[in-house]
Amino acid sequence: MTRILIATANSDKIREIGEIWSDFTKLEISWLADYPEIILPEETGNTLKENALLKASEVSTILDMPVVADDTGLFVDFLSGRPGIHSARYAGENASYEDNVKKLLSELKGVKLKDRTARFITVVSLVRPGFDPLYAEGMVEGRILENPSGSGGFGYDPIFIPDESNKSFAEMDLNEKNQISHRRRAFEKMGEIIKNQSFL
Ligand code: ITT
Repeated sequence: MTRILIATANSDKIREIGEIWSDFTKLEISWLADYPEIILPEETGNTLKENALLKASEVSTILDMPVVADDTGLFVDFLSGRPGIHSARYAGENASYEDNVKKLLSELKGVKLKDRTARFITVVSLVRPGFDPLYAEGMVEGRILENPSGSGGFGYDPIFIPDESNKSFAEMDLNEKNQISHRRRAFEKMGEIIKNQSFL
């Protein structure tokens, strides 16, 4: 068994990742919550990859152990890719999920469904002391609804409907979202990379 820490402070992500990697018996997973003294760095990078690396490398340096971090954004075509890497604070520094959803919907007011195409992208970075970082990306294509629908999931889930479904992510239960989500795709790929490595 290999110890690995997943560096996210977002409890909604913890729920999803915990489930996605629940069968991953090679890993002994610990979470940032086990180290309350550690605060994640500011996401000052220009890309999801840079921000995922910032989070994983900071924590890996402090704890001297392998660390994984995920950075995720919602990229809306009509808005030239916004909110993108700014998805967490789209409506301002202390914006709630609801504030961000409202801002996005107001920017898309009057835009037809066919022009509301968007994608969630997750980049996962794995940093191990003494090795180059590894990355995996997962993406799901879909559209932004005109009104929020559903109470599951988190973040922008009530307004995102993936192409392969007729339900928003928030109308799905955890398992349904986890079958097809950007996060699932990214963590599954990272899981394959880890399984093929003997150096962890
Ligand atoms: P950590 O940095 O602690 O992991 P965070 O919430 O800051 O948590 P991100 O920067 O990766 O994480 O995510 C940015 C925002 O994107 C997040 O706050 C949500 O509003 C949204 N988001 C991320 N994943 C999502 C998902 O699966 N469904 C809906 N919205 C999501």
